[in-house]
Amino acid sequence: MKAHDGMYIDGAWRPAAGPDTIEVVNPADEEVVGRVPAGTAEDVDAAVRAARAALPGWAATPPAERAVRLTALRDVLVARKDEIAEIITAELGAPPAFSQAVQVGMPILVAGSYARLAETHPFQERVGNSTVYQEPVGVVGAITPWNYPLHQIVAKVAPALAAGCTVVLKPAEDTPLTAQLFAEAVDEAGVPAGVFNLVTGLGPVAGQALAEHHGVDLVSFTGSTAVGRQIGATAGAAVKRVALELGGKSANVILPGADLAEAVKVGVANVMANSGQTCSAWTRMLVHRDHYEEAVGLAAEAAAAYGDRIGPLVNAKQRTRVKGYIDKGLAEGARLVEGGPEAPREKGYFVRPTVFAEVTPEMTIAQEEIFGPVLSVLRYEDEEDALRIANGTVYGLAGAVWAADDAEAVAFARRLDTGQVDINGGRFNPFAPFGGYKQSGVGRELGAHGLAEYLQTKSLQFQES
Ligand code: TXE
Repeated sequence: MKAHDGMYIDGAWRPAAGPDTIEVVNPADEEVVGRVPAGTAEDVDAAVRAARAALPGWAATPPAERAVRLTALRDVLVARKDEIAEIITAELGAPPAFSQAVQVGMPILVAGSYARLAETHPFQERVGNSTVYQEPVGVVGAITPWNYPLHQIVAKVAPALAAGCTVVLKPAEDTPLTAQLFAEAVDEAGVPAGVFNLVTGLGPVAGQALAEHHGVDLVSFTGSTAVGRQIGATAGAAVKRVALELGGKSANVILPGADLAEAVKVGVANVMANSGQTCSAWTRMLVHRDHYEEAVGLAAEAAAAYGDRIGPLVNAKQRTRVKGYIDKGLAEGARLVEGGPEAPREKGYFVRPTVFAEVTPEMTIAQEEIFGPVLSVLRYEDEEDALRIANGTVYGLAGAVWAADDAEAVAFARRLDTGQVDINGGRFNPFAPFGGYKQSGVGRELGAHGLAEYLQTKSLQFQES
């Protein structure tokens, strides 16, 4: 696969400061598909300097002009859709249809939404005798994971650019080819030099250097809770803005009056999508005791139907981690009704779609983020019990409620400690805020709330109202 051997800094591909490289591996067959430079603190520093130099010009660019660039960026992503989907399939292992429809389709919607918001957002308003301005926070350090390689980038870069911020991106080391193509798209869209910069590299080296750089005003991070905690502490010590999108352990709550077959079918599909590598995945299915056995049977059947259609996990480390959780589920007494720890193929980092029944709320597989195609089905006695179980983890990212009607589901959803809830099969909305309660994170992505993360306010007072 085509790969650049430099960093995209100040509008051009420039040689990396050091000689080290990172191999990009296709997780479906373990073949090397590319090689990119492993950035150092020196590369990060050059990129931050370029972003700082470009900041005054981009911040002063009228929002309508920033919108023109974002529309152009969206158009390039649309024009190069097939190429991007192929890269995501090669470096993440996502099945081609999923790469096309979700991995590329979703960020195109998000980029379009920020082109519109740049034009329509009230960056200036009158409040009594004051004019309040919403101004860009400054230079953004964006650190993204590999699970939705393009979406995670667009969900940070598009609102940052719409707000008038400049950006240095450090993408995940597993999926840097998508990031390089995104840099090409930014370039083709005519975004001025230095407004967007890319440094590929390892998390503890390039990522940490970016998070700690004094020239960065806001760190926006998506990834593990452990690294997020560290980045939050560093940002706190420097009194720097921070946005964190971390893990999840979302509940799919099926209330007694719901359409059980539909709720289980959609619930299983939600967990298996992207091989379970989705922070918002509904990994805990909560079913009333009267419908429990029926739901377990339907879930096992739905998971079994996946067969070979499920993609691999991103790398060997993640496969080992997920297998460890399946082993732990067995050791702690959960009943395996589908899948299991054995690798289904010799090559590639595949895990069988797995369903556990008789999972109790305190089990490890009901508390910790697994990040693989593993569903836990839990039994509840009544609504209060369901609520206690659903809210009984350190996370609070997403979830679903199914009931006889929307009003009943909404009443339950309002009591969930979580940032996003799908009501009776509600669908993804690129304008709706996404982000966590509790240890799932700080801040929101998407829509106007996502834009607000990249803005700070200034008010000017006048004698007259
Ligand atoms: O994450 P890391 P990993 C969760 C999921 C998964 C686990 C581990 O549970 O099993 O995290 O995945 C960069 N300073 N999520 O190891 O290490 C790294 O280079 C600065 C949930 O892949 O957090 C990459 O760009 N940056 C999640 C990014 O952080 C550092 C998506 C994420 O990698 C760094 C992915 C450091 N010290 C994993 N160390 C979600 N919320 O969607 C690493 N990085």
